[in-house]
Amino acid sequence: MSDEQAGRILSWTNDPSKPGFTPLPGAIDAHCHVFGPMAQFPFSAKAKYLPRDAGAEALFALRDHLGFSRNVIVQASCHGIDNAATLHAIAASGGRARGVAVVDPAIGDAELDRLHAGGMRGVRFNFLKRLVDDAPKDKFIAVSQRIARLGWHVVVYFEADILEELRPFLAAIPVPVVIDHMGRPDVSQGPEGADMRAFRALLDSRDDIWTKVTCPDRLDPKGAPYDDFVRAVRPLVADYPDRILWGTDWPHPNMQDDIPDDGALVDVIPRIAPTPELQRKLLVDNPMRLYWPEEM
Ligand code: 0GY
Repeated sequence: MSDEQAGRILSWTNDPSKPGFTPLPGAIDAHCHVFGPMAQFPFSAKAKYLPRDAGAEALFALRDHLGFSRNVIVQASCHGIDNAATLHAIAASGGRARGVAVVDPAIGDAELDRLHAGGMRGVRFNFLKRLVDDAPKDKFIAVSQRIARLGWHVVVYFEADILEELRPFLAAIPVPVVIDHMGRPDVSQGPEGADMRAFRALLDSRDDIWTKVTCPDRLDPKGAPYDDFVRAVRPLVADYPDRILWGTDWPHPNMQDDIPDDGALVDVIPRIAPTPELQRKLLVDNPMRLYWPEEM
């Protein structure tokens, strides 16, 4: 570790296991991030965590190790509204990555066009108080109106305790909505628990709300092999097979105390999506529809 990296958070393992499950050809890791490298792409002055460098090269090495073909790189909060690191990684992927940006609500059409040309296909609205200072709903709605002409969607990150409060906001978004990590339900409640029931009601409120069935490492306090996560999420995958995405969440922002093994995360896939058809939808068809629609 260089001096420059000292004191910065390490939240991923450099030695992930090889998963037993082999993702099918064309599989997409549809939720991951890059951090820096800081010397080239400084972190935001408002960043709530300061991670070690986790750049494009390391992300693509993990992609190949786990058996994926493409990535969707989501702008992480530590880079604020400067999407340069994410755009750089997309450009370095040779067409094998696209992204989700975080933008200044006052963004204009020319900048949105630039982001589109750089491979962005959505914007992320983050409501986690530990990650961002504010989340102005009215301005987010205005942004979502402005991205409609590009065929983009919005990605929304929130925790289960504010789902009810967010319902009118989510209902007012005029483009498809993707919810990160199912809105962080308490999976120990089981598939019929209050959090999962509330989340299903949200999915049922619009047929263009999607979700990422991701982050057993964040959502299952019992840890690997993530049995509570599997029990709660498998029925959701079965019931909403055309509106689900999967991703590693590498480099697992902030997960410094319990760093997940990416190979073990991949081995959750066949337990929540047990048939080849579900796996094809989850890993290929659904993310292709959102991120590479021109190839469909
Ligand atoms: C995630 C989760 C987290 C962080 C970020 O943008 C971010 O910094 O998304 C988190 O700390 O829960 O899904 O990537």
